[in-house]
Formats: sequence, structure tokens, C-alpha cells
Amino acid sequence: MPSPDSHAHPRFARHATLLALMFAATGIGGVVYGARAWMPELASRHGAGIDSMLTYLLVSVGGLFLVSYLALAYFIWRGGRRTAIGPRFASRRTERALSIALGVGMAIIAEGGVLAIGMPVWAEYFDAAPPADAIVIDVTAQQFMWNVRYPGPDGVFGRTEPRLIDDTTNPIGMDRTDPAGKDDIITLNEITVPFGRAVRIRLHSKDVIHSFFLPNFRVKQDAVPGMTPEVVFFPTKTGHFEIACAELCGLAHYRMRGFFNVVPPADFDTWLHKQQESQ
Ligand SMILES: [Cu+2]
Repeated sequence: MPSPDSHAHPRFARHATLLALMFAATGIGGVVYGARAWMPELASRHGAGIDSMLTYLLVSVGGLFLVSYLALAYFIWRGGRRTAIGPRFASRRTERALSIALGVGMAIIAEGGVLAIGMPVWAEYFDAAPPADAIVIDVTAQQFMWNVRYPGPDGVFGRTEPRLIDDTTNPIGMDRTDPAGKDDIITLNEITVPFGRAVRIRLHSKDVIHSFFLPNFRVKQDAVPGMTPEVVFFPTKTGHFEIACAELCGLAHYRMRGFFNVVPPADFDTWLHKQQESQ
């Protein structure tokens, strides 16, 4: 007696093969595309943890994606050679149990791994006390620039007052009568830090929500009017890096670009001195 696999129409089998190849190609193509190196050069200590979390997520879901697409391709290819619906392999209950087990299993593999790798990174990035020798910098975002302020030799930021803000003469509303503010150093769209120290950035916003984004340092933090969120991180490389705004904040959002320089400590002192003289 012929098996149900033996008399499929050749055209039907050809279509099934083509469809199976398409699914297999999508699975393989997706994984090849996702496996390319697409992260910018890493330059911070906690960033290594973020990268391993992303890598784990991509590898685990990429593997599941590939296996499912190849299995799908195989069943389509095999099904195309059949003339009759084959016997049911499992009861409805078993099918349902299997679906739930697979769904939960996939969530545990992907999300569980991300939590296991990510929680220590979260603790290092958000919960650790900033080192005492961290360089503190005040960054005030506005449409469409970054106002940067250093406390100067006294290490104390001068007072600011929103009603003193004047976009051309006093962009962050410095109180000129406060002696602590006399030596504050202000730059625009440029942050320079000495290599070998932690960086502690206090963020403000004058108008809308912006997002302070340093792709190389794996740092991204919203700047919200009325709040002063902080980010603390430790650069592991010297160099010239980009600051971007990662929150669509208006028509010239794309222009909100700055530079973040990590330089040897001696160069930093020279740079700071030069800034001070030009204030
Ligand atoms: Cu912005």
C-alpha cells in the first residue's frame, strides 16, 4: 500500500520547496545580518556589562529564531510531498501544554539571562556611590545645545536662578553675585575630562525632555525639566567621542551634537586653564 508521502502533485511539491527555501533563507539571512559588528567602540567600564547583556540577548533570540525558521522550512518542505493529511501526533492537551512550555521556556532563556547579566550592571551603574575623586560636571540641555559647567578651582558650583536666564548673556541663569560662581567655567557642546577618574554628570533641562547620549560609553539618560538626574561612569579610553541627543526634542534635534574628550590629566589642566582665561 502506498504511503501518503508518495503521490503528491509535482507542482505542489515545487511550490512547497520554494516556500521552504524562503523561510530557511529568512532565518539564516536574519542571523547573518544580526551577527555583524554594529556597536560603536566601547570606552567605559560598566559598558562591558551592557555589551555582554546585548550579546547574550542577540545570541539567544538569534538561535531560537534560526531553529524555528529552519524547523518551519523543513515541515513545509515535507508537507508539500503529501497527498493526505497525516495522523495527528498529539492530543490537543499535549499541543497546548507544549506551546505554553515553549513560550515560557523562551522567555526564561531570553529574559532570565538578561536579568542575570543585567542586574549587577544596573547596580554598578545606578546604585553605587560615586567615587569621591569623580569629576563633577553640570550639563544643562536646551533646544538645541548642551551648556556645560565646571565648578572651577574652588570645587563649588555657583548658584543659578531660573529667572536670571537670558539666552544670549546668561544661558543657565548664573547668579553673578554668588562668590562660588565667580570661577565657574562654562563651555558649549564640549566636555573634556581627565583620563583615570570617574565622571559624574548632573543633568538639567531648560525646556523640553532631552536625552544625554554617549554611544561609546553606553550612557543614555533623559534630561527632564525640574529634575537633576545624575550619571556616573568611568572612561577606559582617551579620545574624541560624540555626544548626541537621543530624545526627539524639536525641529533641530539632529543638530544637538557635542563632543566628549577624554585626555591625559596634564592636558586636562592645560585645557581647563585655557577655558578659564577665555571666560
Ligand atoms: Cu535634545
